[in-house]
Order: sequence, then C-alpha cells, then structure tokens
Amino acid sequence: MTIEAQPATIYNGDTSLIKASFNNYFDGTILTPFNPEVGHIPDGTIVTFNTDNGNIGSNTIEKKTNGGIATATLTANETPGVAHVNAATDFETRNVDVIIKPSPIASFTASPTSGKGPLNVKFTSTSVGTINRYEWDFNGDGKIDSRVQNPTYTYTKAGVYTVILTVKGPGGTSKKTRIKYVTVRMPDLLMQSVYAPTTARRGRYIRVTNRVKNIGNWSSGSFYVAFYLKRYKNSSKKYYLGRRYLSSLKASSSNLRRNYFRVSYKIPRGRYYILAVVDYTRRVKESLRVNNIKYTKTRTRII
Ligand SMILES: [Ca+2]
Ligand SMILES: [Ca+2]
Repeated sequence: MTIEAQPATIYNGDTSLIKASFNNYFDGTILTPFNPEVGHIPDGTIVTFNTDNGNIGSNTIEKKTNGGIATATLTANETPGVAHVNAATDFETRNVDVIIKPSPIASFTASPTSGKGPLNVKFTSTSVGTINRYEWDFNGDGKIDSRVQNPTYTYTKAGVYTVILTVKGPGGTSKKTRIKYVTVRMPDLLMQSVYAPTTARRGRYIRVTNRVKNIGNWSSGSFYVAFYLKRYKNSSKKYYLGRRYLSSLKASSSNLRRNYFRVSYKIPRGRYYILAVVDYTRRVKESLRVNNIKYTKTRTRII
C-alpha cells in the first residue's frame, strides 16, 4: 500500500484528499493501470483512515477499495500544525503528514478609543495567520483609509465611529468589525442670535444683545466673539465694532449677554447689519465653523 495527501500543505478550513493505493506489486512497484488479478488486494477491501488533527468524516472512517484505491477527505478544522493521517488494513498501516497552516483571522485594538478631537488613534493589528494585505476602514464608510499593518489615524470631527479591518492572505480573507468603537468629542460653537436697536449714534454706545451656544459635546475653552458693521451681507468692507471674551462654554450650554460698543466717527453714516463671529481668532478646534456667524435680521441706522 502507498498513501499520499493532495495537497500535503493546506490552510485551516481547507481540505486534503488522502489516497491509499494498492496499485502495486508486493515489492512496492507501481502497477498502472490497476489489475486486481495482479495487484495484491481485491476491490472492496476495507481500509480504516485515522487522523489526530482535523476530521475525515469523524476521526476514524472506513472506506472500501475501488479500482485498488481507497480515499478519504481530511478537513482541517482544528488547530494549525501537523495532521498525522494513517490508512490501515488488517495487515498493513501507512502514514502521511498534512501540514495545516493558520488561515488569517482579523482582530485589532486601538488606543485611545475616546477623547477630545482632533483625536490621534493608534491602531494595532492582532490578527493571526499568513497575511499579506491589510485594509483599514476607520469610519465605517466602506472606503479604505489605510493599508498599513499598524496605522495611526486622526479624527477631526466629532462622532462615534465603526472601525473595520480586513486581512487577506493565501489562506483566505477575514474581516473584523468593531461597531461604535471610537468616540470623538468636540465643541461646536454656534452664534445663536444677535440683536441691535434700529438706530445708533456715532460717538455713543450701541447695545448688542447676543447669545452663543456650544452645541458640541466638549467644553470649548476660551474664545472671543467679534462684532462688525456691514452695509450688505455680501459687502467685502466691514467695520470692526468690538469683541467679547468667554473663558469657556460647557457642552450644551449657552451664554446670553448685552454688550455695549462705542460707534466710531470713522464709520460713515448709513444702514448696517451687525455681524457676530464666534471665535474669530480660531483658537477653538471644532467640527463645524459655518455656524459661527450670524447677522442681525434688520439693519441699524447709524447717524
Ligand atoms: Ca473609510
Ligand atoms: Ca461651530
């Protein structure tokens, strides 16, 4: 009897065909084609297959010879390593080794997984198996953001992010999804309202009532709100009126204030909108800036 495994090296989860052949003379010389009258074992002889790793139906299986050959399929479904497989009749046993390589299994960790944005997160692949491609999707949008094994990614917008790692190797593909894995918190300042009287006199003070809100989920830290006069919203020319300072604005809190600014004689008489700009010096790192400006609904006449 001869025994062979095809292929002799497989990845975990794959199969190998084990073939016990009696197409030979007693001295081992291969007899092709098989002739049961010449070969030394008749068809229908029971051959018992065994394995110590994986599965050939169960761990032990009996197959009858047909055309001088008995076959069994080894499925690698246990730990990677070596599967010792043997085929036995009542008078002979032969062994063959099948090498089982680990198929890739994707896994990863990250640090930190939450914090104030912009948040630098270091990702570490803890995947196993033979891997020659890494595909990271840091925000769960289906687009690959990195092909590095252990990448770093910076989240610049507030949100809760799902991270997906796909690994590919000769033994297959594996994907690991961590849902809502990274939480990025940031302030988002909003210029909620700005009001001014219908008329203001040069050389005097104008009262500007205004409210700023932090609609984000992190404290803002300190910032200024600047106020300007503009004839039209699309005017390129604007006159600086004054500014106010806030030492911080907590998440989901707002601040209403009446500010008094002296109207300079340098400002020509006419009708003006008052433009309020939150954080005009851009010291707060936040997700959204387009909501940082607000005009008065109607214009104020400067006399
Ligand atoms: Ca992506
Ligand atoms: Ca904002």
